[in-house]
Amino acid sequence: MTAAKPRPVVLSGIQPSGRLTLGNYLGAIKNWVPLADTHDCYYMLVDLHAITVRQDPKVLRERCFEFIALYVACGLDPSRNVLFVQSHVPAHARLSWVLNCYTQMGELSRMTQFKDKSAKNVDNINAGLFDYPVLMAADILLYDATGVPVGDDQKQHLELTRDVAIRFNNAHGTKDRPVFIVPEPMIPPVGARIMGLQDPTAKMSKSGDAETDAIYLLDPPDTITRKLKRAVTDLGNEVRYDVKDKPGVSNLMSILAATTGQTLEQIVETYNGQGYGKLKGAAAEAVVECLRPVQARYAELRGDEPGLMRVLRDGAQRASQKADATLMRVHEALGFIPQ
Ligand code: ATP
Ligand code: LTN
Repeated sequence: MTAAKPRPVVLSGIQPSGRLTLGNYLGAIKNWVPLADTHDCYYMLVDLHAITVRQDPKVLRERCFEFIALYVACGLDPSRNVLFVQSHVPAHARLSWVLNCYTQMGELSRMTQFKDKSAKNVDNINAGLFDYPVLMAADILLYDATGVPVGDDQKQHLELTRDVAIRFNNAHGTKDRPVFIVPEPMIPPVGARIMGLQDPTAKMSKSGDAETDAIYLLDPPDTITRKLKRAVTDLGNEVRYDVKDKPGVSNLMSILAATTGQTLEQIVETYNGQGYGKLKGAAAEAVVECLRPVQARYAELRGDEPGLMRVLRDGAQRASQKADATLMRVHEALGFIPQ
């Protein structure tokens, strides 16, 4: 009998740096769920990444429990997915150091997320903020991930991860035995970049300042409806997908498409000529319906902290097994004395 073929690995993570938004859901989590049928799936809560911006410790801990309950509520079954917290697996920090020595300052200074975040945090441009993408590369490479399901904004970080992996392989691997698997980004065709409701030229973000710019996964239905009804739209009344000329309307169309499965063409056919109020109403209804089961399941799960801790402990153990094996392979390739 031949052994079962190993399944490809996917890995992704979200920073507990604010409340989860509809952008995080449509760009990332929603697309993670079906992958368990075909892949070994590792999903993290990246707390080490989150502290590149100051966090209140009490709020951070509360939010981490909220996140993990939401991961499960969104459909990530812990028996089919490895769900864990980054700081519980020491290999992330250890590989990150190694990869620092294979990443150039120039490469990191070109990262747009670093430029954006350092502009927003002028009094705390710390080394971690600069080094953030190297830790992300370590996250991915530790698990031999072939695919990384993320939103469009993470494409540049993925390209850097690939470059670092290839550089390390060229230095220390052979063609037949590369040290690292070189991963590919997996970016969804719709929902990959949900924009802010008040400023549709900037992405919806969980750590943004304006409460009304984002829809949070735990917003009550009337709040969701109010936020969408007040979303900034564009001049005119034409329903047409044009991110440059009609960023507000295009964003509502993306939200409606990603939550209902309709195509952009179908949306134009149904709503063009009807005014923006109809489109906003339809988007509000679709988002409320899409989040209703998530919110109901969350309410059942969040109270059971011991249960959530069990999920995290089990996840950390399974993640460590895989990550430690990769780290040892890297140490061996570097010529470190085995432990
Ligand atoms: P922060 O505001 O703290 O930077 P964020 O909301 O941008 O956070 P991240 O933790 O950086 O979220 O991203 C988590 C995942 O969600 C990533 O895969 C990212 O691509 C995706 N994502 C974040 N915002 C959006 C968005 N507006 N549209 C689509 N996907 C998104
Ligand atoms: N940088 C990502 C979060 C992140 C991540 C990862 C995503 C950290 N490590 C590994 C995918 C794989 C972001 O969304 N800002």
